[in-house]
Amino acid sequence: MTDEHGPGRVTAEFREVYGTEPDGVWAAPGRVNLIGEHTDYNDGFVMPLALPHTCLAAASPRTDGVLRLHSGDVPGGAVELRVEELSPVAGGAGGGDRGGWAAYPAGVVWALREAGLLTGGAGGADLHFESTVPTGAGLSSSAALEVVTATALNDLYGLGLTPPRIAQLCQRAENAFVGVPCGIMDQMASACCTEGHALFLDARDLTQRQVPFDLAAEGLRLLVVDTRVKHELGDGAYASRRAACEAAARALGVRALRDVPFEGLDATLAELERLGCDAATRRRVRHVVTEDRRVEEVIQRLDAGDTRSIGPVLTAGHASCRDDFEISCEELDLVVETANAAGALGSRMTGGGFGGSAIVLVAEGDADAVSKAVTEAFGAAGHRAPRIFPAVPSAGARRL
Ligand code: GAF
Repeated sequence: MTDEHGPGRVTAEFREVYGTEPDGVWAAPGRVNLIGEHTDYNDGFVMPLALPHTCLAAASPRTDGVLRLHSGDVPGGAVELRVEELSPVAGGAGGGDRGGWAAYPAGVVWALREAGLLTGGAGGADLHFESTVPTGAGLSSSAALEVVTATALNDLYGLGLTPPRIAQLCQRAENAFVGVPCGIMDQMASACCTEGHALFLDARDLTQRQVPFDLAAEGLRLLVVDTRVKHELGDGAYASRRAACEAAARALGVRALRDVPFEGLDATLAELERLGCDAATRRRVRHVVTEDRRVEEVIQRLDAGDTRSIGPVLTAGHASCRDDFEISCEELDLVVETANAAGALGSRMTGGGFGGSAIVLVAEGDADAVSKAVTEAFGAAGHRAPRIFPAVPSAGARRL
């Protein structure tokens, strides 16, 4: 973000680790999602914006098929792998360590190879990473790591991939190589967002629109509140939410829940009950269908130039995540309740849930009071102090 943590430093570190100059330095950002949670894998709508926090990669190609990966954020030397030997079964990242950080960039190289984009002994590279995207905060530090890898390799090898194609390959790396059943939102946000905009994305066909999101011009601020908790439950619960949505779509005979019309929602829920779907699954369906509608509502309000009025829609989105999708937690609920009571225009959890971050829309003049109220409420409840910072809509992946 700054010179201290920027291209100069990452280049110097590359030199120290590998003993040569890198060919270049690339950046890919983390994100917050304004609205549209758990809708992406239901072929629905999302609306993320990129943060100024980025994962940087200094990189050079190699001709011997060796991939070396080093991170300034993780202790230890470079992980060395052979591109032709990368396989999801072995995990690829240092002898089956599928949970390790190197699985993300290694998975991207694997996905490029599987797509037939790396041939012969090509595809080797030296990469050094440094990131300012908080990890474990639901701000897509993994997607930033994947997308910066793919963007660097795209340039180094002259692959000619578009940003959406890069996002798809990164999602494949995460699904099939790392083993996380995520949707496409985070990778699309990191690859495609632009400064001063939120990205309205149709996750079915990846049609996108850059929606101007100039908070300062309207005297507003969007705060990110990182609760600094991540509940264990999260990983399995994401997969089970996804499975419930897919089962409901199958029961209804539609391709995805995106195809369930908002207007006929009550009838659809009654039909699901008749088909034997349990009450929890019916609530999941209600969340997805109403959340898609909330994305459309937010778009309409932003198009009408009325950013303030999206506040209650954000808060309604939180209630739906909490009550129908059941992915919130005590800390996230506390942020929303406290911020709204202290004068915020609206707030909600953002990202996968079970911890991580919330966003708070607030008039500039109220930002300090709201931040203070949230911090005090965390103290009173015995929670660690949250990290609070403004979300400034920033650029997507790029060469620096
Ligand atoms: C995580 C996933 F990676 C995304 O694809 C998305 O489903 C999100 O949770 C919930 O909206 O960030």
